[in-house]
Formats: sequence, structure tokens, C-alpha cells
Amino acid sequence: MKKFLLTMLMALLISGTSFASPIPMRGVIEGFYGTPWTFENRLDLMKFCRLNNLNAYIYAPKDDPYHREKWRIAYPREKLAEIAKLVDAANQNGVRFIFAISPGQNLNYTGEKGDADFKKIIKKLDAVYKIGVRNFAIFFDDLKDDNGVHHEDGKLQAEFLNKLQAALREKHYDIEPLITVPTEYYRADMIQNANNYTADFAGALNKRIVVLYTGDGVVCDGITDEGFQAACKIYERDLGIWWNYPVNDYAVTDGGNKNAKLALGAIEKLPTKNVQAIFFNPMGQYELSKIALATGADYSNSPETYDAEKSWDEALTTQFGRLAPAMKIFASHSRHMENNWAKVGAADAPEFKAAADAVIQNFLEGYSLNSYQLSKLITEMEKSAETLLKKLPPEILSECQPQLEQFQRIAAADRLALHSLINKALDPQLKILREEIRQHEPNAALSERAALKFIDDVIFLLN
Ligand code: 14T
Repeated sequence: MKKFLLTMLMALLISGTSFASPIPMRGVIEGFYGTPWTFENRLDLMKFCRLNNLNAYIYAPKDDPYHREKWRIAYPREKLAEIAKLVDAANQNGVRFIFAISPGQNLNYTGEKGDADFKKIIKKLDAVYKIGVRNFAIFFDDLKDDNGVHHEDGKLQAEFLNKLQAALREKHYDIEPLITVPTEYYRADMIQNANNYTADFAGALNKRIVVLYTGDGVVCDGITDEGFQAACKIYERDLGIWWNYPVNDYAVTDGGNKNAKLALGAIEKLPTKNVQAIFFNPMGQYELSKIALATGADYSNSPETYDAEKSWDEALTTQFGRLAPAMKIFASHSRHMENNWAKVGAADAPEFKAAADAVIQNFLEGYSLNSYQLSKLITEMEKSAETLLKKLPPEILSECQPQLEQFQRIAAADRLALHSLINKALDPQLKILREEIRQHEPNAALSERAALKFIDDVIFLLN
């Protein structure tokens, strides 16, 4: 037996195989603005977590009044009963249910008012302890005023958390360390250093308290190993990550609605080591969040070997079965999220963009257009939109109908744009289609730099 084990060990060492080391705490943070997920969504999520080897869920819906706005007020009996059921479901599925409150808007730290608020928080957490919660989080994010500055005292916040952790521990032997998000939770904020907030916070905070970090910005284009190490150094501990993908609660088109674009791509560009915890912040669209979440599960179970594109393919196949090919085409046009302060997700439809750019290049240089590939891709778009509108299950269709219809409009306009280019004359109908698309943009955005751009490029060239 000993010899067998030794041989196996040698074989592993020689082959260079390494064991995947999962991120210890990995899961979902319901932390977006807008209509929170339903009770049924959350119940289903617990199963989804088990199936994908995720082990934690943070309850932190920004627009649950009792989480933030009215944090001092106890949950009504029915709400608490719902939370109790979720805690049971979490336990049955091997998921830590982490209960969070965001008291920062008006929390008092000192004096009589400070003592009173401290008691209120203990009371609020005790109520959920009674129904089985053993993990708690206190968040101090998004406390900036209209000028983009905050007036928080890092030392007071840290001391408050230390005291809370000690008091909870004193009462209950079985609670796990607190989790927090500081007021300065991304790098650009941490290093501006106007009021010494981060140094004060990091210096005073108990080393066991888990601090979550979002990267260089709130929503940013990946976190490198080097960038992560630098942030850990600033906070003087190994950090956890609050990853803002696939969340889409920020406006992604100018003057547009929030949620206009769906984030249907894979998790990508995250550190490969020393991550203590990771939580993916999803979209209000529960079902469609599962694409990115399944890839996030793959990443967090094996950060060193994670392959985003492969994981994305597998997630689509698992979740959409025979509709996976159609879904992959639609989703490929809706992966990248960007506005003037946010940027995340792989480029939309790179294959389409390459084919469209090649056709335009040929046109400009007076060569034959060679439009076969582009034409084929447009046909695929048309077919996949039609299939999905007809066959997606209602609970999924209801999350993406405006975007699918917009996808259909864009495909039709792409078709007309290509014909115009072939005829070297702008079909007057194209501008009308483009205007129709524009009218729907505030509610349904996708493929801004690929399929949509081709229409604009052609109108510009032939006008
Ligand atoms: F605490 C954080 F890590 C965090 O990301 N907080 C919020 C989060 O609830 C929200 O879902 C996310 C995406 O919009 O970004 C944070 O909220 C912001 C931050 C901004 F700088 C919303 C708008 C902003 F301009």
C-alpha cells in the first residue's frame, strides 16, 4: 500500500500534474441595485451552487429596504420566515448563507448614538442567528456624496467591526469571521489617499475580518496577479474579491436604461493565486446570470487551469441543450460591458467584427468584397434570433425578449447593409432600420462594436 501511494506520488510529480486548489470561499453575492431576486430564484440558486461546487451566498440586495435604507428595522415576520427557508436550503446544499447589512449611510460610531446603533445591529444579526445564520457581513460601499467624495473615518469603521466581531463571538462560539467591503474598495480610490481612510481602516481592522476588493475600478477589465498582490499589501492581508460581472445595474448606453445590455459572457482575467474568497455579483435577470456564474464556478474551483472560452461553451451546452448553438450566437454579441467608468467582459462577436472589417477593407481598396463569411454569420444571427424567440422557455425569454428582438433588427439591418455595399449604393431602407434600432437602444443594447457598428460603417461609407 505504501509503495503504491509512493509510486502514485512519483507519477504525479514526474508528469507535472498539480492538484487544483479551489478558492476556499466561492459563490454569489446578491449585491446589485434594482428589483431583488425572488424567493424562488434564491431557492433555485442554492441547488445551482451545489451542482457547480460553489459554497457561499451573500444576501445583500441593495434595494431590500431592510438591508440598507431601513437597516435599523427588524425584518417583518413573513420576510424572516422566508430567510429561514433559504438558510435551510443553503445548509442542505452545502452553501454558507451570509447575511449582510449596509448601515453606512447613517450609522453612528461614537457616543450615546453609537452605543444605540451598535445594539441595533446586534439585535438585527441576532434575529437571523436564531434562524440558523452563522456568517455575517457589514458593507460600507457607495457612501460618496454628489461630488464623488466620501467623509468616512477608516479607523472608526474598523474599530466598529472589531467590536462587533468580538461581541458576536462572545455570545456565539460558532460564528465565522465577519466579511466587509470598505468605503474605498477599488484601487483608484484606495491610492488617492485624500483622508488616509484606507491606511486607517487597514491598520486598525482585525486581521481575521475578510475584506472584499473589486479591482482597479468598480467594474474593471480583470485583476492581474500583480495587481491583486499590490492591493493585498495595501490592506495588509490576503483579500477576497467582489467581482462585478455579470451585474448590469449600471447604465451601459448613454442616456439608456440600466439593464439594457445583458452580460452573457464568461468570467475572465482573474488572479490565479492567494484569493481568499470570491463572490460574483449577478444581474437582476436570474436565469441568464447562470451562464457567467457557471464559468465563475469553474474559475474559482481551479484558478490556475481555468479556460474561459471552454468553460463558456460548456456552460451554454449544460444550460441550453439543443438550443445551445443558437444561444451561443446571441450571447457572443452580448458579453462586453462598457461605459465611461466601467469596462469588463470579452469583446462582442469577434468573428463577426473580423469578417465585417475585412469586407469593408476590401470595399475601400476596390477589391472583390469576399463577403461569403460575413453573409453566413448574418444568416446565423437571423436564424438563432428566430429559434430563440420561438423556443426559449418562458422564464428565460422573459429576461431577454427586448434584446432578442433588437438582435433580430440588427441582423436584418446588417443584411441590408451588406447588400448596399455589394450594390455600391445605400438602400434607403437602411437608414429607417437604423432609426428603429436607435429607438429601442435605451432598453436593448448589444454588439455595439461589431454587428451594430457594421451598419453605421456602411451608412457612413455610402452616404
Ligand atoms: F461594494 C462594492 F464592491 C460594489 O461593487 N458596490 C456597488 C454594487 O452594489 C453595484 O452592483 C456595482 C455595479 O454597479 O457597483 C457598486 O455600485 C456603484 C458604484 C459606482 F461607482 C454604482 C454606481 C457607481 F458609479
